[in-house]
Amino acid sequence: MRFVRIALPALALAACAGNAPAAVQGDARGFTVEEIADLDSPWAMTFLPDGSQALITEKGGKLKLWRVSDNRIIEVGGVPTVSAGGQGGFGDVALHPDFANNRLVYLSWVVDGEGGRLAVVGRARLNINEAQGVAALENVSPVWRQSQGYSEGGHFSHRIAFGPDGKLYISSGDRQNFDPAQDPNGNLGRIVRLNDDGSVPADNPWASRGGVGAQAWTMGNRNPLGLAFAPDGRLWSHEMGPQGGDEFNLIERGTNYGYPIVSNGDHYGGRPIPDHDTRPEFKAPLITWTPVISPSSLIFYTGEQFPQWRGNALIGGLGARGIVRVEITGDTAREVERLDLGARIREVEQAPDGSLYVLEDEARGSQGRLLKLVPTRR
Ligand SMILES: [Ca+2]
Ligand SMILES: [Ca+2]
Repeated sequence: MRFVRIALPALALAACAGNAPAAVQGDARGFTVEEIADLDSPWAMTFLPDGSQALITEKGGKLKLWRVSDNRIIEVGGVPTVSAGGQGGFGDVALHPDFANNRLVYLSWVVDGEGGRLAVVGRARLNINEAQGVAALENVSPVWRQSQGYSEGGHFSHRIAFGPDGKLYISSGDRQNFDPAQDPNGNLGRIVRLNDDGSVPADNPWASRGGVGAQAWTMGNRNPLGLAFAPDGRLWSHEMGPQGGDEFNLIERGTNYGYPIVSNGDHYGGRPIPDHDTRPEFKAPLITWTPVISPSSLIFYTGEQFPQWRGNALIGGLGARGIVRVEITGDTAREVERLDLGARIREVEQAPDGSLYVLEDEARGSQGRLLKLVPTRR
């Protein structure tokens, strides 16, 4: 574990990865990249409301608590056992909207279930003993699980976002099995909406289906690894396309996004999938990317440290090796900038003070790191 902070120009970081940008790029983008800590395949992070500490998941099954003031990192005890491998293990972490009073943390992880591996979401009380320098989860209880397990190791998705309506939204991928995204009786290949205890809200669009099918808020989503509410309260998601066709979608109640019937990408191996414009009954993405960016994570930036990015969607890119900045105007969205960080970015996160952090995915020769983007112009 590294406890010293080393300020690296973004240029130098990119150069280390063998992807040297033009010499002016570090300054021209208005930030440098500061290396905060080494981590083991970090997947997600979220700050506590006062910004003093952040929870960070590691895919292999550890939960870390990082203290900003002195860069201390401790391991949180009491975590559930995860099934780690492929794209799954420990996943997202989010705070209950009333965390300040109830200390409830929501986590997603993968378990070995009937038929194979599947994602679950659970909640637990976070207990931090500052005097002893220890932290633990208490009363871990699952509130949701994917309706079927598969042997495939991908497309768990399992991003968590609380809405302005206080509801729990979860992205649930198609588990690399295509048709579940259109099966009305399952809960794969969709965005689900639940009460905070996992029960189904009576006003869900398909509540009359009953069973797990009633959990759906939308259908026809492939592998949505980004799920975030914009400042105006609208929900947005991005999803990895198959071969081509990554998508940025406005998520609207009771809507079908078409996968696997339509996609602007093709199946791996080149077998075509009809494009979105052939089936207007399915909601089309507002942006598609071919070549793909492999989007991993999504926030809406609302801070003061990067005033030129306020209100923009910031998408972490694995394949894009940086941040894809998207501007939204009304019902349209467009990519306005690609910030090359020279590393696979697994997570983008904003601290309460407007600071901006990313988690670097594991890569050859490195385990993964927590990095901070530090503005050089204001
Ligand atoms: Ca996060
Ligand atoms: Ca689609």
